[in-house]
Amino acid sequence: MSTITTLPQFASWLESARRRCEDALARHLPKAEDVPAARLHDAMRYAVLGGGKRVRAALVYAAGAACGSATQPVANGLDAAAAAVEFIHAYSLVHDDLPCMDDDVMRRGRPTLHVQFDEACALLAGDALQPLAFGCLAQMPIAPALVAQAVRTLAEASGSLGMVGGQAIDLDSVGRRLSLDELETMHRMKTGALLRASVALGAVVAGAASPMRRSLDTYAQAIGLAFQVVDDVLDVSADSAALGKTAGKDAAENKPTYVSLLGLERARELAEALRIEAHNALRELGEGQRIEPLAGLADYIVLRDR
Ligand code: GRG
Repeated sequence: MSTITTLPQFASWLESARRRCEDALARHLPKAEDVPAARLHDAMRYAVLGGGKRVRAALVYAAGAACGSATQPVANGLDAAAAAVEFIHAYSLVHDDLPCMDDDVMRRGRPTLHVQFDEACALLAGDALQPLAFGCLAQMPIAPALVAQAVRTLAEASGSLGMVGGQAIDLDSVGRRLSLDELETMHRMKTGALLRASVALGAVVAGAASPMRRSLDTYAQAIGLAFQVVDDVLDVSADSAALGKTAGKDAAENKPTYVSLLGLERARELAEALRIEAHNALRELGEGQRIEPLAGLADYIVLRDR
């Protein structure tokens, strides 16, 4: 494994980014008792609060920090964008857990939303989180052209050419052999697109110029793919530790994974190569940019154990 550049301060930076995100989420969500749809609001809060690593929100804040602007409107905009990506992410997990998709009963250490409430309520809570996300972006106190760009960025990343499209390809791939290229396309859409959009949103809100956005996008694409490669590796490791088996949940369900296509060792090497690619992209940002949080997140995504 090559050098890890994470600074000791990264852990405390991540902790404060998470706290800031939790505050923003709680502020932007409807209150649990808000009538006339109190049960729906309760379900939305259950879906979003009380767990989650908040990687996507942290990427928004880290990209914003790397782009340098620290005014109050930018800080408020970053909070809104961080909440927006976490709302989209939470909705995707709620829908992914439904019986018609992955049919999972546990998420973030608790019963999934459809188990805790009911299936129709989970479907509607996921539905309601999507407009809530775009409403957050629309309220950002920054230049209207940047708001429009942010809305477009999140819409593209979460739609049929991004996350939802990736999910559709994933569902179609069960029991089929995918090539490595097909697997990569699916994951760049399903998981990578929202992680990539998180970085782009931080840059848009902070008003970054095009060359900086391009380097950040190279970084974001590398960590977006690395996230899924590592997820596949962790899936196998978790299952082997718990059950003494070598196949993870996806493999057991006959879904193609990086581990099933490449083997564990080559999947780990791929994740490491992507981590280095992400660090190299950050070097292109030049002197004087605050890149440590983004560098730390690249390390965190690849070296995490959950
Ligand atoms: C149902 C429209 C729709 C989309 C679902 C992203 C996705 C698309 C489904 C998630 C399925 C899944 C568990 C994929 C593995 C990678 C992944 C996105 C894991 C969950 O993200 P984390 O680890 O979750 O960031 P936390 O709980 O930390 O927020």
